[in-house]
Amino acid sequence: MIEAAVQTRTRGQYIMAAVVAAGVTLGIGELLAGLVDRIPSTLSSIGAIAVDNVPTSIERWAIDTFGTGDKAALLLGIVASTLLIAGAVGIWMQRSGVVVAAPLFIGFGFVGLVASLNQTLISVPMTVLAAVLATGSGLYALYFLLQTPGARLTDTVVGEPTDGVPDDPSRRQFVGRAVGLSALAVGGGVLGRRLLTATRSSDVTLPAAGTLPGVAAENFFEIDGLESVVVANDSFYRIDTALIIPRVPVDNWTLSIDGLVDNPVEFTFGELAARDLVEDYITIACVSNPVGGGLVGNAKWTGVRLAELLEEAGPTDEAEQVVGWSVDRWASGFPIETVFDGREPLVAIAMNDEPLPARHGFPARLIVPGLYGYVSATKWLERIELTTWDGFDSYWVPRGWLKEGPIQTSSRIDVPHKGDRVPAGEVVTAGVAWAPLKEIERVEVQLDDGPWLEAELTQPLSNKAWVQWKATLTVPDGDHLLRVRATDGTGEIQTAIEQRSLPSAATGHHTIEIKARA
Ligand SMILES: Nc1nc2c(c(=O)[nH]1)N[C@H]1C(S)=C(S)[C@@H](COP(=O)(O)O)O[C@H]1N2
Ligand SMILES: [Mo]
Repeated sequence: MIEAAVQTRTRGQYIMAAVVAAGVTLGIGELLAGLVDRIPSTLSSIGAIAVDNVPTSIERWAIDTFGTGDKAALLLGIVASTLLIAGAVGIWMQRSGVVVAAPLFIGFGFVGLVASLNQTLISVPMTVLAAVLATGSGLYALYFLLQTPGARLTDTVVGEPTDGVPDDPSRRQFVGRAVGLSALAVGGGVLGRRLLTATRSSDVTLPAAGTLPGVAAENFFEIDGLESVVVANDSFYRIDTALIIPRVPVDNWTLSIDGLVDNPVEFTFGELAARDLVEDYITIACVSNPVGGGLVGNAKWTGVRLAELLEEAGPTDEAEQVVGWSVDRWASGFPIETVFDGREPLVAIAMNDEPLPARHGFPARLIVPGLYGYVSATKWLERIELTTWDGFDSYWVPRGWLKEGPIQTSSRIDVPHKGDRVPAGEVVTAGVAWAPLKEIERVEVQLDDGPWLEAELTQPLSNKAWVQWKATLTVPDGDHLLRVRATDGTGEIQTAIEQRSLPSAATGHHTIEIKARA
């Protein structure tokens, strides 16, 4: 029966069957990973291996080209390649029979499994089971599709003669099943990815919020398109090397402080949460943020003063560098002076009054005001190691970035948006400006080669937080360039010299084109 069916099938159907079956395998795999904490995503696991083996130049190109979408691009690339290979398997099946599919599917499942077993914090038996289930679903989908018309061809044609081509109903059935399975694959995959990136911090209770004043009227401008002065957790930028967001089981988690200390210490989450917690509005930024880019945000962070924890451990006289290690073996490193110079770095356990979202470092992360994230803001923190300055280079330093990473004074135009068409005449422009610790003293905007006009500023939420600015310009009919620059509390004006981000953050004035029309 199946033999006969095989004869009547087109090449397109073989290709479609193989592609859909591969899609089902991927979709079910992601779904299982999303549903069960200790099963890693196969896609992300393969991506992680790709990232680990890719030269830094390509990694940097990907970040520059796709920005925060670099991971999505990589994962989509892996999906597309897999489906392409599946298409080739389809063609091969037409030539050599359906039997060739089984070993190939199992082979692929095995590759995915090996990649997954490479991840940390997983259960090996559950991961193996997931691989078997995902591969099995794919093979079953293939069988389900290729088994359709041949067996039923006679029945349908006899039972219900139509004026169409004789194999029309069977073809329709094939397409119907293919569409259904594709929906299953896409639905499972999308749901799985959503679950994978979802917060796993609901079982944590935090002490009541402290006494930090909330956002008052003088702290923000209400302007459409202007970034919020406190960025919501869901829209806060995310940058890290983790393809799989570590989901740290908080019950077994501890933070240890060791290295060049007299008294190594270790804290559970409960112990940290029970201490005196400090709240602060702190703007953090990524060194690879391009001028005008969105890899910067301001949040209310709650945590334990790092100084207090280090004092308990008692750094020795040789200790010069604080290294923050994450559960996924990523590290940042910053000078120990920054812990005791009054800026008050935090071991943060809450972001905007919620437990840290998984993507932002649950259960704990470092936040050091005034330093870029790559040298300071370790997420999924599990160990703080004290060492000498020369004794260790953290993750991005051997990759060409400067070892010290103070945040540059910067400003950005949010409104109007680049390329926007605005009515000629009075145009409201607005944006954000930041210089954590130094504070923003002045923001100025310039239309074409006109004079620099001073913008109005919001009251800063703290000396570590950004401010919003706004200005009203008279813009004549025509195309114009609008630029912004900030001056910080040291009196230094943001440089106009354009420089790309490596090795120390991009510089230059954010400049956008606008089209004013009468
Ligand atoms: N574990 C870990 N922590 C990390 C990173 C990382 O790759 N791994 N990236 C850092 C960088 S480069 C930045 S800019 C900030 C970004 O923090 P966010 O994703 O919460 O905005 O996290 C830092 N902490
Ligand atoms: Mo970063």
